[in-house]
Amino acid sequence: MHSLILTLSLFLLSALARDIVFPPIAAIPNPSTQYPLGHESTIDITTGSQFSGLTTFANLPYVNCFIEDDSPLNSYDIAFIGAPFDTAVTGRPGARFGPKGIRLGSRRLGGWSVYTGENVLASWAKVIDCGDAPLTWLDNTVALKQLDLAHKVVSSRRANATDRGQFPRIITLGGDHTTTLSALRSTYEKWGPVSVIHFDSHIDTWDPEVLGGGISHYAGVNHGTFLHLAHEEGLIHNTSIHIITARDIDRIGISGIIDQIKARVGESNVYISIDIDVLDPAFAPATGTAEPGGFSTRELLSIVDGLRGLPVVGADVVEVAPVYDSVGETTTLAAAEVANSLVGLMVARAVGDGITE
Ligand SMILES: [Mn+2]
Repeated sequence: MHSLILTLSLFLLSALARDIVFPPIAAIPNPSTQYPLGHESTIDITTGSQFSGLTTFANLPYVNCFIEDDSPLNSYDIAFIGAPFDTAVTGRPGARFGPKGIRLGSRRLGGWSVYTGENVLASWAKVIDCGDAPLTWLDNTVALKQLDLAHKVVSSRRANATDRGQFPRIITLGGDHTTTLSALRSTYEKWGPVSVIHFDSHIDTWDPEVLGGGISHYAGVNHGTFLHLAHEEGLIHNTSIHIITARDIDRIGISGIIDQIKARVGESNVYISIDIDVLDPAFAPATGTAEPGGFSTRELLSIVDGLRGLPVVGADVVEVAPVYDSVGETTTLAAAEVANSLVGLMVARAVGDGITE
């Protein structure tokens, strides 16, 4: 008799278990991308998740920015471009996979900042991902001309929020640091000379005659000479040149560094270039020329976020070579977070209509 009651109880329990009704999740307003499994009406395959569809930066909409299409659907205010180029490095290659790696590292980014309470991906600015520019890996001269053209086309389209500025701004995902040269040519065309705020473990101002030029004119254009070339082409202000070392952070602190950068660039338009090797290899092992003794990820993010208010006309995160990363995706997660901060700076200050205003 007892065993019959027990069997009956177990049967009833298992039958009841199938009727569990999940309570509403108060914190998540409908429609949500996360549903308890249950009735078919709650199954959704249209709004996506961090793992669905094709991988773009922070799951932003993909727009093919490189084709001729001036429809409103193809207008934007901030565009990500990948520059899969690493044939001008002096150290370890692999940054051609940087854009893909950073996008993977960004898949959980929603744009929210716990420090500002704002979502930079849901502001006045329409932010999109153009995918990677098609760059040949066989000829650096041709590849950089392709990247020049990609920047020209993407930055020449009409902005979406035209009341905030006529031209869209670009954040480039490198690629080795040579790719910044194309970006600076592009910002020069729209905004004139800029002050470059350059985060790097190397100065990248080598004379091309010294680094590569002895081999060929072609070899003189590389990731260690691009700032020298940018200066020769008149793309950057002299206020770009001032060195703050990693150990200065121990002496003057994060706010001291922010103050020095702001004092140096003054009121000029700025281009922010972040070579991920500015981070200590503990925080960013996946790069071509790692140098011990750099910033931590938190320090770099605090400094970049502290530049809020500056007129940022272009930016990049470069030298991410995912093949050297830890299994925890240490570098690509850091690079994605830094890129998200760059969006925040662009959203915080519109830059008007360039040199025509
Ligand atoms: Mn560099």
